Amino acid sequence: MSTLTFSVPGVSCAHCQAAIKSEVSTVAGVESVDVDLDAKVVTVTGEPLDEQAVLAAIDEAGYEVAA
Ligand SMILES: [Cu+2]
Repeated sequence: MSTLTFSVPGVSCAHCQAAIKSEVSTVAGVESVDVDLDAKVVTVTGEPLDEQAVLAAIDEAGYEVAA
C-alpha cells in the first residue's frame, strides 16, 4: 500500500472535502482519501497509485495542488 500527500490550499470546508473525496475515490487503485481541512492536505492511499491520475482528479474537482 502506498500513500501520497498533496498540499491543496483551496480546501476550506466540508464541501471541498466531499468534492475532493468523491472525485479522487474514482481513480483506479485508490483505497482511501483523507482531506485535512486544517493542514489543507489531501492524503491518498492505495495500490497501485497513479500520481498523475490523482492530480487530474483533484483538478477535476476544481482544486489546485500547490507545487
Ligand atoms: Cu469548501
